[in-house]
Order: sequence, then C-alpha cells, then structure tokens
Amino acid sequence: MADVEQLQQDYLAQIASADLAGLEEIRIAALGKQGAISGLLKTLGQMSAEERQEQGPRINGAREAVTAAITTRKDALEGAALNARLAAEAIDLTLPPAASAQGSVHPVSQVMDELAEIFADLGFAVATGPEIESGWYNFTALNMPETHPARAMHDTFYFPDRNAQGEEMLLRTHTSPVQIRTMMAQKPPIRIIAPGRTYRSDSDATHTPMFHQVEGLVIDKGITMAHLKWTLETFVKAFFERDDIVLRLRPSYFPFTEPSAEVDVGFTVEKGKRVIGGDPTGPNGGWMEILGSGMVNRKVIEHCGLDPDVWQGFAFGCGIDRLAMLKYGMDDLRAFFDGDLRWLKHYGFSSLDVPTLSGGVGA
Ligand code: 2NL
Repeated sequence: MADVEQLQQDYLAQIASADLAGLEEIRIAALGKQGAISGLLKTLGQMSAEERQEQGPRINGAREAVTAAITTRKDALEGAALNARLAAEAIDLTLPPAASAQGSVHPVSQVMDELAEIFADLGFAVATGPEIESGWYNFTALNMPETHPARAMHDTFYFPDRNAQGEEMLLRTHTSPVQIRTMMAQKPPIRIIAPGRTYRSDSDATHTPMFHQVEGLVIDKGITMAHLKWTLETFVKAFFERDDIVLRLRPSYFPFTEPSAEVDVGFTVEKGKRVIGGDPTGPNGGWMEILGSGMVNRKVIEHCGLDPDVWQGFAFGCGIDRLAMLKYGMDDLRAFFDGDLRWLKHYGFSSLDVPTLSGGVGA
C-alpha cells in the first residue's frame, strides 16, 4: 500500500502551490463524496481485522494530513489577501462621510401640518374619517336629498355594490362626512378641522380626480358670523405669513350652510406674480376666491341629533392643493401627483421643518 503515501505526497505538493480556487478543487478530489481518500476509507469495511489494523492508520493519517494542509494553506492565502488589501487601500479618516439619501415632505403634507398647527393654536382638533362613504353621510345628512341638483353637480364616483344596509356607497366628494360623524359622536362644544383626500370624476389642468380638502367646523352656543370672519382672517394671515391681508365675504349658496358666504382674499401683483396680501383696490390689486363658508344649516344640526335652538355654528371648506400652489408658487396641479422626484426635490420640505404660529410656518 505504498500508493497511500504516494497519494498523500502528491496532494501535499499540489496544496503547497494551489490558489484558493485550486484548494477547493483538491479538497473535492481528495475528500469529497467521490474523492480518492474517501474511496480508500470505504475499502476498510471489506478488509480482515489484521489488514484494517495496518491500513486504517495509514488511510486516516493521509486524510488528516491532507485536511490540515488545506486549512493551513487556506489561512495563509486569506491572510495574504487581507494584508494586500490593507496595504493597497488607504483610508482617510478626515474625509466627511458620504451623504445618506434623504427624503422630503410633499407640499400637500407640509400644508396639512401647517393647517393643523395654526388651528391647534386656535383650539381646533384634527378629525379624520373614511374615504369610502354612504350617500347618507356624504349628501343626505348635509341637506342634499336624492333629488338635490348639487348632488348631481358633485361628479361622484359610485361603487357598483351597496353596503349591508342597502345604501349606495361612494368615494367622499368632500370631507364634510367627517364633521357629520363628529357631531353624531361627540357632545358640543366642537372645534375641529377635517383635512384629507376627496374624489370627484373631474380631470383637466386645474382638476385631478383625487384632491385634498380641509373643512372646519365650530358648534357651540351663541356662535355668529363674526366668529367665522375672525377665525378665517386669523387663519389666512398666519398661513400666508402676512398681516396686510383683507377678506371679502360675498353672499352665496351651499345646501349645508345658511346663510352662506364665499370668501375672497386680496392679492397684489409683485414681479409679475400674484401674491396674497396688499391693497386689492390698488392698481396692482384684485380679489381671489379661496374659501366657501357659512353658518351650519339647522337641518344639518338636526340630522346629527342636536337641537338647533341650543347649538349653532359655522363651517368652511377649502382646497389644500390650491392653498399650497398659492403659498409656494407652484403652477401645475397635475405635478402634485406625478410622483416625479425632481419636482419633489425642488418643492419638497425638510422633515425637520416644524411649522408653528410663533415660529413661522415653513421654509
Ligand atoms: C367649498 C365650500 C364648504 C362647508 C364646506 C360644512 C360641513 C358641515 C356642515 C356645514 Cl358638516 N358645512 N362644510 C360649509 C361651507 C362651505 O365648502 O367651496 N369647498 C371647497
């Protein structure tokens, strides 16, 4: 059995000059399932006891010698590779770290945060509710019965199936159902804003099928239109960060408010751009409609289970996307929802930018 020693010698010679890939090939050839030394180990089972006594240590010795040689050679090669890398790679610890990718806050989210902050300082809580609503919460409770023309005007997205109560289901066309739900669930006094996504089957340069709205609601005793006007004036001045802003209330009609008023805000043209504020009656001035509002219709208060002879209030509604465009000078509504990261990089906000009434409301 001189060939066991010969085999061992051959392998040790190969191992001494092999690279890492070669080592693996040698390991498989010698010690793998079909390997030469593994094959010799299998023959021990067919030998007589004396023969096994003699061959066993030789074959096992070869196995151990080859295994140890592979391990030693592998450690040496890996150590050398590491040393070569350490020598080649110079690390300059004085360099600044590579900047990590950072996201930014979408203008709509920023404006929602600003609204929440401003109205929080005025004592309003933020209320939210479902985007899938029944016709009752979206229309009927708001004094828009089945045949009401305003119901057709809302270009509503309806679902093909009705709910378990047999009611027609739809995507809310405004956030008013949130106020209805709040009035039905809480005892007055109520002071809330309801910001969120709303849907109308409408699509052109100034309308997207999904848009954002904020509505406000106050229900208390002895609330008048004066409270409404002061609240809106205070909000608009805080939001646009100017004191010289004037409001104009024009009589209007909404089924859910009586009386109703459309609210215009004074603007002036500065460097060819319309900015909120300044003298709307001057040569560069004018009025721009930004809000709808009114005293909550007593029928709506009754629908929510409250006594309109005890509780009164005001409400208003306004488009968040438009507020963002006016404040931050963006001119194409569709870009808001394209998901173009270059647009977001240009118009987005730092997540550390926390708006407050006292500290200003944004970058
Ligand atoms: C607009 C007009 C408005 C309301 C929304 C409201 C909600 C309840 C009761 C009464 Cl629960 N009113 N909301 C009131 C007046 C106007 O929105 O032009 N929005 C974009």
